[in-house]
Amino acid sequence: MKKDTNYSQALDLINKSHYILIVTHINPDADTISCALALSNYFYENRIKHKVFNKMSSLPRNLDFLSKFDKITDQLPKFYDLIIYVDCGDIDRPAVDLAKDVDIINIDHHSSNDNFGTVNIVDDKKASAAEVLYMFFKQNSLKISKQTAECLYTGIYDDSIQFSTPRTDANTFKIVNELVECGVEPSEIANKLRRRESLAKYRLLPRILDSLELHFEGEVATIYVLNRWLEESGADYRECEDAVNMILNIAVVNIAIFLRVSNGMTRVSLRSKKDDVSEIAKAFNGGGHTMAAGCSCDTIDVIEAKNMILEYISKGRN
Ligand SMILES: [Mn+2]
Repeated sequence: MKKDTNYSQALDLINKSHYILIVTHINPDADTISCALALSNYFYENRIKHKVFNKMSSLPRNLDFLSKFDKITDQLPKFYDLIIYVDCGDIDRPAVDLAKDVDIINIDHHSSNDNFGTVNIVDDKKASAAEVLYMFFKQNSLKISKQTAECLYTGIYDDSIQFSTPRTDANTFKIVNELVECGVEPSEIANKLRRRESLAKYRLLPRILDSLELHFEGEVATIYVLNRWLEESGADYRECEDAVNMILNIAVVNIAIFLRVSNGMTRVSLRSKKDDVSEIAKAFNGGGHTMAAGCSCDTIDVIEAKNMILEYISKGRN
């Protein structure tokens, strides 16, 4: 556990800064964006100059209801004297060159995080970075507005996969309870986050699920999406990301793998019910959490990439 002084040290850095750059990770998820916007809303309310940066990367459209979402930029400001990293397992996750001689606040929950900040608020027992960030607000007795609370709630709700990951605990629900008391309406967030899907997604899903294969007596399931299918359906990859969670729901499956070609590589998403998939991701220069990780294979052939990953898993089983 981090000493409480980290929270006050982080606040000191914020208070003495002139312009803060909040950075999110590449291929952003709800956790990184929600944390950045929770801080952004607090900073707006308190007239603290700042920018939220994401290297575009298409932003998840279903987060557009969060206050200040439209202010996220892919342009670095000319001057900043403090950087706040949110939900970044390592210093390179934002995938951008940043000023070297600037103080860093590092807010995260990845076990791979090596405390790269000047001040580190890192707790890998938390189900989301949003929970870690909540502690920063709480420990410093900062006022959490409805807007900020909605951001924090969204990060927690999504990163805990609707309160289903093993790190979801009593403290998660204590935090969620307090956020609801700040004005969050859980059903409204759930509807906005999960019930605004496109028809295109449902035209694409059958093709993705048709690629399903089971390996190692069904313990490992693979699916993939071809860019041609994306073009033909008009769907965005992000819209069908949750297909990997769908196939993990199959009773016998323990590890679910989803492959797609992007930027001259095959991106691999790994999900697990019990085994540590971050170990597999690390073998392919990726990373992540025990139950959710990702990496890339140096090929634009998804079948070849699939075989590379399966071969690696096969070695570990012998
Ligand atoms: Mn996270």
